[in-house]
Amino acid sequence: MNNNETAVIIPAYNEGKNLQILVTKITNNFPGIEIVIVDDSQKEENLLLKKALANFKKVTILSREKKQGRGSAVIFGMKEALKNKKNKYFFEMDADLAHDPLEFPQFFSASEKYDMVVGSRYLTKSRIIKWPLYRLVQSKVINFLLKYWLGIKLSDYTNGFRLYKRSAVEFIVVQKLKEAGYISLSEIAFKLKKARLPNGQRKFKIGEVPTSFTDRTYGKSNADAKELLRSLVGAVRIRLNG
Ligand SMILES: Nc1nc2c(ncn2[C@@H]2O[C@H](COP(=O)(O)OP(=O)(O)OP(=O)(O)O)[C@@H](O)[C@H]2O)c(=O)[nH]1
Ligand SMILES: [Mg+2]
Repeated sequence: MNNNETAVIIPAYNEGKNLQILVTKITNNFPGIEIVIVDDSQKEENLLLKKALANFKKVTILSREKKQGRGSAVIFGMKEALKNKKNKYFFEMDADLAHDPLEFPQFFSASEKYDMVVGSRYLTKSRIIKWPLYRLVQSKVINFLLKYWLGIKLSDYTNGFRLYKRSAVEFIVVQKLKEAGYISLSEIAFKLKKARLPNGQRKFKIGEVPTSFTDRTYGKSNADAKELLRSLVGAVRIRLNG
């Protein structure tokens, strides 16, 4: 395992209860992994979070104190995690227990071949647990549109469970990314796909592994109609600007 060379970046907005469970699970199973939480909760909630996680030595909590979007939070966390030169692997995952850290090993295995490994809910061995039908249909329609529009060979553009190698993260953080919300996952994939070496070959290899995805039990969803609209407009922009 690559625990001492790995950072996990977790964007969070009012996820105190979930984060205590998630951080405990990561730390118990993968001691040595660095955890960077980018928390956009308001000051009070953020202070409570810092108190609750004070005993976890490998956890850094960055507070922005204002909701600024999942995507921009991940970029912010990547910049922090890059400061540790030992880090070669960078996960991003949701705070709400949708993603299971026990699946990290399969991402590591795939990273022998790929620079970005996407956890997909839509491969044969993937599992979706407890999701209402309308969410599944919505997600499938969005993924269908994104595949048509952006043309990347991905079965799941919108699942925020990924592993990046250091070279990919170094590339991402210097891009002028336009999106700040959920759609930033697609913008990152698009930029990595388009990047070329001087000889014209692709700079980064993108692959997928099957993952499980569990609907949240605690806390409130951030996926509202406004975010959906922002994502659709963002998707149009990504290709037109690319
Ligand atoms: N820092 C930060 N994190 C965010 C923001 N918006 C969402 N998140 C986090 O991004 C992750 C995904 O958001 P969710 O609310 O779970 O969105 P979802 O998975 O589409 O919706 P549900 O799981 O159904 O609630 C969670 O960890 C959120 O706390 C934001 O503006 N800033
Ligand atoms: Mg969620």
